[in-house]
Amino acid sequence: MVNLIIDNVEVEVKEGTSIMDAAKFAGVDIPRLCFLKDLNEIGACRICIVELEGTNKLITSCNNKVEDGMVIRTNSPRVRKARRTNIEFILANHDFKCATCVRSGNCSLQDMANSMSIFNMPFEVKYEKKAWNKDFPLQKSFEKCIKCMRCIQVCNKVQSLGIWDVVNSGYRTSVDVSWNRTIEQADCSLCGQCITHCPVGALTVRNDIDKVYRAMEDPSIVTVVQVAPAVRTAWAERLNIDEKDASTNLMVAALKKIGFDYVFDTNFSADLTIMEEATEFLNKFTAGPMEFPMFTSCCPGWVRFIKSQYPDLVKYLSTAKSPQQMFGTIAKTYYAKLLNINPKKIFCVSIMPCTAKKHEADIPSINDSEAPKDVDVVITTRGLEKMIRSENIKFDMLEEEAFDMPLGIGSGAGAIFGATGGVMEAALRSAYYFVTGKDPEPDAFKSVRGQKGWRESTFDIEGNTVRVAVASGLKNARRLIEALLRKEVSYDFVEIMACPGGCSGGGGQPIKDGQELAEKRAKKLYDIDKKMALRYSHENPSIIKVYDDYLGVPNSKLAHKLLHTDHEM
Ligand code: HC1
Ligand code: SF4
Repeated sequence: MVNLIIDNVEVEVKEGTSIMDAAKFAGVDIPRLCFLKDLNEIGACRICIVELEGTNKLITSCNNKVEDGMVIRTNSPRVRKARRTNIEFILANHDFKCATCVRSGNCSLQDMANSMSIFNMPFEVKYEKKAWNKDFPLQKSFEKCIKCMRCIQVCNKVQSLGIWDVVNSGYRTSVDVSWNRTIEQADCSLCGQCITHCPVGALTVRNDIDKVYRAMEDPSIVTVVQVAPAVRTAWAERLNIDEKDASTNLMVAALKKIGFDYVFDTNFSADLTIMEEATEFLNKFTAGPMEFPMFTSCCPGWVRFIKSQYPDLVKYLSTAKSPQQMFGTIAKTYYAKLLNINPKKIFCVSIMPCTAKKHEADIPSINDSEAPKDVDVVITTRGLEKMIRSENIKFDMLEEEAFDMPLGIGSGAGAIFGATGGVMEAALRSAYYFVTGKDPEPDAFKSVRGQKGWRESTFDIEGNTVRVAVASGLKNARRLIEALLRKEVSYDFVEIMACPGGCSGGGGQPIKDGQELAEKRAKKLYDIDKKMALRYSHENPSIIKVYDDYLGVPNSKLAHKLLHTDHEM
């Protein structure tokens, strides 16, 4: 153990502890901008500096370890002055147009400058300007980048893609797409993890909110919105609503208030995906030993990844479209018929915890209705938060409302899609029923739950052993694929989600700087599932009806035409 004094408090901590971590034992949260636990501990921003008494030194606390007898001051006049100067230097290269910044009110730099009472800039402000494709789902503002390097680290260490790098040197140092590529040329999966780990507004997602308002203003258009499973776990995180009041039905009421004609649940189409995907899996599984596992296909970040990194393996993806896209197609075919309107008059909006869904909705081959696009616009959970804010809703006066029918019924199996392992669990619940004619215990497959990046399990379905694996985070996906290719492991069915923890930790979810919230949000989905009477996709009455009245049986000719894809562009 190591003994030291931090701000006059004696602390005893393990050898190898950083000064920043040791300070927590003295009740001090040292300010930081670039630091991310285990990911970015490089002292780049020099905001976490502390004074080491008796040495005349200011040192960074995130990457310096404690030593016996150290006397540290975390907020001495020297520290305060140097910290302030360091913030001013960062601001001198930053376009601080806070009023028009997407991260205004949720920006670590803004918070810090404000808390240090920096209201005038002593330096001339000069920032980098560089063009960026405004139509691309991932947006970068060079003029706001503070070179904290977090995006580089998360894309490298968590997603194994290395899209960002430091370019140039000295005062011209910049963070840009690596290897001199444009973002369109790079193999970005569009997972959005660099966005959720950016402390400022340098990395953002394309804003499509105005397209939604334009559709709402057109009286000839029927606006239909679907809400993804993981959105309900996080939609109110940054709104002033008590967590226990932030129910799914309150969110539905907010969407109605915003002006959507019909509010539906992606959990419905997650159930539809299960009907198609579990049937597809069983057809492959029962046809003989599987050369390679079938991969889930609902995560567009993962689909982009496999297309760019392992194109020869694309043929092992399930052909089932994602719940988002199945919903869009059903809304503009089956539901348009129910409403007796031209599908081109339906405007379909998705609220997703995801940034890659914006790209998915634009893939030409995934659109199968008679309208130009099955899903017209994708808004992230953060976008929904902005729409709610602009509506100035008084939540204490808002009554909860249920989803509309019939596309508003989803099972617990559909809900857990938003947590890593949930798609696998939901698919196995129905696959078991399809084989045996009996429902399994709803939690029979819960061994695939958890946050560990790569998990595996085997299950017995009427004497047949099904070998499954689940991975989240693209570096874990790469490890799993490499092990499959080396034949070190073999599975029948594999679920992959690009974002760590699955959609709960998605790149479109609210940002609480430095906090990873996927696990907490996933727990909410498991609670929803547990409390539901309807826990199997195949028992969803709206699903049964859509097959009876329209699609026939899972994997029918019509189901194939509307609900499956060849994964072509
Ligand atoms: Fe997801 Fe999915 S679970 S991909 O994470 O299969 O985005 O929530 O909507 O489509 O249902 C995301 C979440 C989401 C789809 C479903
Ligand atoms: Fe890397 Fe994901 Fe960001 Fe693309 S979106 S640059 S893959 S972290």
